Amino acid sequence: MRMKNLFKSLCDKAQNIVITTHIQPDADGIGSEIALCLALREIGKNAICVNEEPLLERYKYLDPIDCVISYSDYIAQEKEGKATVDLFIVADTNSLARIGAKVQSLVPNTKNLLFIDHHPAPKELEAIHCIDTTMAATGELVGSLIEALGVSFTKEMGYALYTAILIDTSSFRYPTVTGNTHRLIAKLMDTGVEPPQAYNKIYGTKKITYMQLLGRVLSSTSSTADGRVAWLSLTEESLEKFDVDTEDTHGLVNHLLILDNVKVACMFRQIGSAVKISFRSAGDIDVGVMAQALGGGGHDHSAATVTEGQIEDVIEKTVRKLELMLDQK
Ligand SMILES: [Mn+2]
Repeated sequence: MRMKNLFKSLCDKAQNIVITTHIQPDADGIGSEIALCLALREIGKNAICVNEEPLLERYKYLDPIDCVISYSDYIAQEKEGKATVDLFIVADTNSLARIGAKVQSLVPNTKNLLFIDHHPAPKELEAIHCIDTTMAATGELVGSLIEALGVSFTKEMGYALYTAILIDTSSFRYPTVTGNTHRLIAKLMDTGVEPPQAYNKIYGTKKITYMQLLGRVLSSTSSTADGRVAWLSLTEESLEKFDVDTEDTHGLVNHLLILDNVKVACMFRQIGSAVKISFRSAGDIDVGVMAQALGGGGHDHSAATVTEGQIEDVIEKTVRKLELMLDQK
């Protein structure tokens, strides 16, 4: 209730509203900002989404009326770039550093700043923003905030929010998915959202080379003897060989979650002299805490960290630590 009131009163007072999301945005960030923008326009606000970079081609279908523009286009449009922004909304992150250096420069000309997010945040931020870590996606939170404005969902908002939630829950499989999530999904479907369409537009655009990479990566699957920890690894060389975007690799680790007995799934990727480790939980294990213990962070069910070293070494050390942590559960 507090968040709905806060959101509503900030929107009531504002006319010029800029919305953004994190850099390298995913469908949750993009879907959330677009739905918010459409809803705010419905109630007569001058709302626009300004991202650090233009939307990637593959996401453009989520933005049929071009709500999202790049920072450069925004500045060109605003001439001096000095227009006062009454309300600056950041969706799907609670860190200004994550919205990009260019977009960050808009913040000083802003009367009010509001984070709408579902990632863990410092207590002092949680108290004065719309941050709810129990939400399956920022899109779910945005759905409830749009309802608080008294705006009815349109089909465009429907696709944006449905896709946000679909992506962030890896197709409704995470423990963050609740009855409320599905009650919102039902309302979005009532606007005309068709699940096969929504699914195929976001997932069904892969190239043959993606399948070849997938084959290579999945055949690298290993696990501890008891199967509790399973992992796969990805090299820069195979990314180049199969010409696959890094973005397309984010979901690869999810394939491990269907292994029998698996508690924690990991993906290791060498990036220069460092290794990025992504963690997924198959259920009740909090991988956010584990990632934190290894210098990173994230959600209970999905988290990551980066560590210096060579991939074989990092795999060995990390798996050993994960086993220790699992033993203490
Ligand atoms: Mn998200």
